[in-house]
Amino acid sequence: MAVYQKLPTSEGKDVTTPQLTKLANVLRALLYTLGLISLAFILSVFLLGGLPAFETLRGSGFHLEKSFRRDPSDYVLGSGWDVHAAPTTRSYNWTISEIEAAPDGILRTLIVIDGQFPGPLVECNEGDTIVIDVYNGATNSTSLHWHGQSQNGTNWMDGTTGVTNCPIPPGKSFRYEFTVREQWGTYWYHAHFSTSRIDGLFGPFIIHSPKENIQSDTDRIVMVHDYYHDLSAALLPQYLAPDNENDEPVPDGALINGMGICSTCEPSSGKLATFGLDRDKTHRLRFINVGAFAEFDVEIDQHELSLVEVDGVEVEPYNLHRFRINVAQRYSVILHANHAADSYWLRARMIAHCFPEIPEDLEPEVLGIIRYSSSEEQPATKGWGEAMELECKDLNTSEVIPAVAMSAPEPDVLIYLRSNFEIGAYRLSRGFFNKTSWRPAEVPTLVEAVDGLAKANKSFSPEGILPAYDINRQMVYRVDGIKTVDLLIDNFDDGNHPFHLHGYKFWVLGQGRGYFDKSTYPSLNTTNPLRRDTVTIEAYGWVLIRFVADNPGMWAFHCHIAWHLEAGMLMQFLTRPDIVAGWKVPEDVKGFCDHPEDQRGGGIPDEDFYELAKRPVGGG
Ligand SMILES: *[C@@H]1O[C@H](CO)[C@@H](O)[C@H](O)[C@H]1NC(C)=O
Ligand SMILES: *[C@@H]1O[C@H](CO)[C@@H](O)[C@H](O)[C@H]1NC(C)=O
Ligand SMILES: *[C@@H]1O[C@H](CO)[C@@H](O)[C@H](O)[C@H]1NC(C)=O
Ligand SMILES: *[C@@H]1O[C@H](CO)[C@@H](O)[C@H](O)[C@H]1NC(C)=O
Ligand SMILES: *[C@@H]1O[C@H](CO)[C@@H](O)[C@H](O)[C@H]1NC(C)=O
Ligand SMILES: *[C@@H]1O[C@H](CO)[C@@H](O)[C@H](O)[C@H]1NC(C)=O
Ligand SMILES: *[C@@H]1O[C@H](CO)[C@@H](O)[C@H](O)[C@H]1NC(C)=O
Ligand SMILES: [Cu+2]
Repeated sequence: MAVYQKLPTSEGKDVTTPQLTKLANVLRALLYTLGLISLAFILSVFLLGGLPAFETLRGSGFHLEKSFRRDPSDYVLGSGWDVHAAPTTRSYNWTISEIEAAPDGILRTLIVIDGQFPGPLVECNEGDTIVIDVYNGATNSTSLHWHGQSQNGTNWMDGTTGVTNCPIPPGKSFRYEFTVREQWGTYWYHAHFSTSRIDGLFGPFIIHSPKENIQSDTDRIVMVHDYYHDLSAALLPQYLAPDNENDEPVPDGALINGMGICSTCEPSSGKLATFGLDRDKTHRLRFINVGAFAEFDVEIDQHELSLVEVDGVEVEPYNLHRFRINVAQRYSVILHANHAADSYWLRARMIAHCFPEIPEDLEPEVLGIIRYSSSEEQPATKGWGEAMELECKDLNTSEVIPAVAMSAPEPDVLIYLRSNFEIGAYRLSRGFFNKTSWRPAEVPTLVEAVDGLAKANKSFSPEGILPAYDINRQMVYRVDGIKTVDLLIDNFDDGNHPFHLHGYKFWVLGQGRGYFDKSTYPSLNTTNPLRRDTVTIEAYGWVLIRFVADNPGMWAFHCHIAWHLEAGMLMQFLTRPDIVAGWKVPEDVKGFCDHPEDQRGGGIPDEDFYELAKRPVGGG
């Protein structure tokens, strides 16, 4: 456990390859210099006054290295894309590093891919093979997870620290390689190592397919997310400290595609995300909540939106004025640009009611601008004005119907779990599924399972919760054969949880407040219910999902709130163990596990808080 928490005793001391150390130091020095230059820039901008952004300086002939800001056109999908192209390999080569940048006007450290924020677009056709070389040039370890990819046959490319992978240590590279099969639509990727994804390690992942039947003149990505001015590594110890119950770090604001203006900064180098959508055309907007904690309500002034996709599942067009999107969920909507004015506000409002407290200076709403023309004028439009719901729950999808009908088969097994937060020893509040509060295992549970199954070790053989693992930390539920699994969860916590299952899509058979009425179980409507990969359980609510356990591997099921995951809200399914038993996990995947001393950063072991907990309550 302790390996991820050790700080380097001296810079680069443990990096084994001297060339890499040198390179890392040079890079670090370079980044540092760049950071200083940016700082000098910001100061001069403030002193000169009236020059709102680097971009202005750049535009006036001032030479500046490539901005940290991703060019908005990177998130506009090209109209020339060949969806019928023969399956091919799409290669990417990424370097992860830390930069100092001020997306909303406040300078902070971001962890980014190729120097830019947010991450690059991955775009492919169904059937393509994706190869992504990742060099970790950052201070701490990292691991990338491809949210919603079934990774059928490549479980060890799932990138889930402690479950399928050991993270990539600083100074090391890793090649992710997998083929995209039987799925298309809007996905994303993000770091799956402690909370580091929320420091900038995320981006969109779009899969095209001739089987998709969504028509629009243009197509683009709109990522909404809450945003903190501090590194997550600085916030995490405060959150996990003793005497801290249900006190998640409250975001400082929110961004759209990495853009926004800090509400307390004047003047600010921040910018609002702007979308040029031609008049009289139809536009597909692929919304992704890439945030840490906050659910959003999203609307576009005066425009009715037509919902056409949910988490990579095409749905019959469903019209709405506003939708709510929880962490890790995706919704594609079609907007018809057929109104009178030239520009409109896009409003994404965090449901701050679900925060432990609402700071006075919090601006829960981040704005974007929809423009029909090139006019620079600010929109003068008003929102729909319907009353806001305060509970954190999913968009009511009871009338949202998948376009490719798939009825849910009869279940073979019903697994019941309680999700909860409990205060345990040393007054530490932690997240639980039943009696298990997850901590990332030093050797991934997959690697142990492959080994144990191959040796026919009995502690890996019974169906159900495997005795092979320490139940306090790892709940691994083994499902034999190809079973249809029902998972019913009761939430005994006063917070909501967007639960995500790796490797699968599931049917959402029901969700609500209070308890599931078991008398309705035999008469559930199993005719083409909504399928998705992330579902919200309300505070003191329940959810019932169903999936066909036919994808071999070790699959995490967890709350996607970054803080709750670190507090332990994760359990795992081992499915198709008959196939897993014959696997050999590739050496480059296992290699990082052999050198725990190379790992840096990450979660904090409970023991680190024991001293703190011994002090009297309220004694600081
Ligand atoms: C990726 O980029 C690095 C640095 O530019 C380069 O050294 C490396 O050869 C590239 N790898 C591939 C597979 O192209
Ligand atoms: C969801 O919408 C349906 C149909 O409009 C309605 O009958 C149902 O009560 C709604 N559910 C909730 C929880 O609001
Ligand atoms: C979780 O705990 C509940 C209540 O104690 C129990 O009924 C259920 O079977 C447990 N789930 C599993 C998977 O063991
Ligand atoms: C079987 O696996 C368990 C859990 O990993 C381990 O403690 C035990 O030593 C193993 N038994 C054998 C015979 O290898
Ligand atoms: C079951 O759900 C389907 C798909 O949403 C719907 O068409 C059908 O009317 C529902 N049946 C009942 C009995 O509610
Ligand atoms: C995984 O692949 C197997 C074999 O092709 C197939 O039967 C199964 O449906 C797939 N499962 C998923 C979740 O993609
Ligand atoms: C790296 O990890 C250490 C230890 O958890 C932490 O103090 C530091 O802030 C982390 N750095 C970044 C950039 O997250
Ligand atoms: Cu949660």
